[in-house]
Amino acid sequence: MTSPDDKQRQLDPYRIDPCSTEMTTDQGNPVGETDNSLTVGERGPTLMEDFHFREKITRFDHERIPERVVHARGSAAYGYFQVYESLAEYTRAQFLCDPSAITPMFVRFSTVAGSRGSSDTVRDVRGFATRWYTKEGNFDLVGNNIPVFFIQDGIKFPDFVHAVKPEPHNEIPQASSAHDTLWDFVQLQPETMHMMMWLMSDRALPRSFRMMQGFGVHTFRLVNEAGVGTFVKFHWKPKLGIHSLVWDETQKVAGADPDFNRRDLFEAIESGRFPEWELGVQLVPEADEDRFDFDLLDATKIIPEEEVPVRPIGRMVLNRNPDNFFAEVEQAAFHLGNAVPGIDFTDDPLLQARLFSYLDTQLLRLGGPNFPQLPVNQPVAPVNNHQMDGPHQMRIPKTRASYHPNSVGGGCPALAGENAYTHYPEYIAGQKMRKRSESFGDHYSQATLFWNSMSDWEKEHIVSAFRFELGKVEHHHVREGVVENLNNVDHDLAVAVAEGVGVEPPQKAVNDNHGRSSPALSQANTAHSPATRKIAILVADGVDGGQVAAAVAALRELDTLPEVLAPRDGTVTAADGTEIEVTRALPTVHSVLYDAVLVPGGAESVRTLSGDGKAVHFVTEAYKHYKAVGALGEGAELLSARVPSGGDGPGVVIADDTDEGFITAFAEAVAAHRHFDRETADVPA
Ligand code: HDE
Repeated sequence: MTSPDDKQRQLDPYRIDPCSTEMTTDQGNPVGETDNSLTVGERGPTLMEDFHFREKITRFDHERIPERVVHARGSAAYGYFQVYESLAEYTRAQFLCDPSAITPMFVRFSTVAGSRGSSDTVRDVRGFATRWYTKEGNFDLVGNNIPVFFIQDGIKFPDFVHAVKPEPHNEIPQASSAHDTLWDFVQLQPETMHMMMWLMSDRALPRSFRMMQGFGVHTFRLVNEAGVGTFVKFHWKPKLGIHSLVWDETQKVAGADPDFNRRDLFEAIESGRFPEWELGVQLVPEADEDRFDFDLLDATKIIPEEEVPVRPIGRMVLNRNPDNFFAEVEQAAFHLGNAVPGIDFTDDPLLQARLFSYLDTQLLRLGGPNFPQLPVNQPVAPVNNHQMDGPHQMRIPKTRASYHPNSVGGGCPALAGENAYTHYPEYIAGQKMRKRSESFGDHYSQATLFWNSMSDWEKEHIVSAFRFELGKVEHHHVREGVVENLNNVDHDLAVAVAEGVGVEPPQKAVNDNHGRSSPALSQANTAHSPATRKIAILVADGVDGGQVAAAVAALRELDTLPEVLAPRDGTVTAADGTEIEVTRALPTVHSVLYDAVLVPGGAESVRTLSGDGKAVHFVTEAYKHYKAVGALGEGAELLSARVPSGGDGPGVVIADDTDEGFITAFAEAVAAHRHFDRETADVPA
């Protein structure tokens, strides 16, 4: 049985302890001087024979590999998966049939459009690529945080990616869909509309990788021991719920901490707060293939959870950060074709194209066919075949017979017997043609379903997002085209967007809103927890030390992450004379990097903070971004000076002291994530 330890042990020989030997060249020759080139005299020319210099510079010149053409920016972690109960009824995949098996995993989260150095918090789909190192070889489920895709046939992928990436003439804009070419593609390709609704929603602005859903997107097939197939959609559900930043915040975080999501994942794991997801499946018997009003092979469609419930089948925990970003994260090579017996594909034309693309792209990116030997890519299962040679072959095959069948090599390796991967014997017959199936023809119903399922605040955010993005589009006819498409999704939506972008509001469409909704799609219906939320406690000299100590202790007890922020680093002296350690100085941080803010009492402290522009802005902005705001004693004065009605209202918790009632109410306000029912229009930014 494989276990996370097996993967750990496999990586061990590759981990280099820099203290284990003295410095050497790549050839192991001792190096005693690495700061000065070999020259003729102290001021003379450098000599060609300086092999250490040449090796050092050459290695440096070759440090980069091509970044991923999409999903270039990402970060990753190791972990494990355990199935709750055997799924043998549906699949023979061993890791899904043995509840005692703990299978090691590697997961990479990413944005799609931006370059490797782009910011984390841009509006974009997030990649959610998962790998199980199973006893039967690697299984990669390379998904996204959005359950549908922009296009139906993979042959359109280069067109779509060219449209969304920076425009070719000036390579602008970086990591943004708000430009002409993307929206031109969208208006001409209405199959994008469902996905565009998701992309304009808050799903595209995750607060944390730990607070994102993941989806396999395509319909896959499970196959059991008897060879019976069942269609399946995979879902990852985060334990902490699905939560997002607000748009204004994402733009500011992009400056204040472009590594926001990466840092969040790394720090959570470093501090032992291991992120968790539950894996769920929607199962559809083959006989029901035609039961839906959409095609199961169309990746622009979901199966609404109300029609086929998501059955929770297991749990994934991420509990270890990589040791080296390049070696492990940059060189990770995911591929849907890494499949184990019992999990098979369908004829979804997007999925079929992907089965070609991933191996192909790895060959370029990782410089040849031996990339599966890189530590992060190595299966835990043994590898044995007649694949030979190629750049950087690390294995030393000990055989004269590198072919099959052979007698010279004793016939080895023997073919796998009943454990072998067997492709599902789907019966296919037909004419060759280039033609989209009519069953893929409805591009709007599910976009409407998504829109109808949104809460009021989600709808407002979607309208604002369309207005922002189209507002950046220079070609007026492109704006008009998109509004026309939106009119087929929902008339009111189209009118609201049109009004914001200077387009004539359209006439009501013939097939306007069908009125159906799917509550499972709304983030308003997700799980909530105060755990791992970052809370800023603003202090200055003269603060009520008792309140600070009590608040920090109680908030830590709830597994939130309180930080004491003051106008300067070091310590502040509380009113009672105690010294309070400052976690960070206010000038080095920003309210957008926190989930909530608390202002304790202490007249002198509150007076200082009220006169400190940074502190005042901090509180006002947190309020403006709908975050939980707490105040104790005199702390309320800082609030009342800046926000309407003295700061009273949703998500604002004011008390005289840090009693239990206050902590409970404040923790609830933090857990709620955002208080969109708060009035913010007249709050100064
Ligand atoms: Fe990908 N995609 N993709 N994609 N994709 C890549 O592979 C491609 C699609 C996804 O963290 C590339 O190794 C085609 C859907 C993720 O390393 C490339 C099509 C979904 C990642 C590629 C799609 C994804 C990739 C670029 C249309 C969600 C990052 C580098 C047929 C279900 C994996 C690489 C990681 C990466 C091709 C569509 C998810 C070029 C041709 C749909 C999460 O091979």
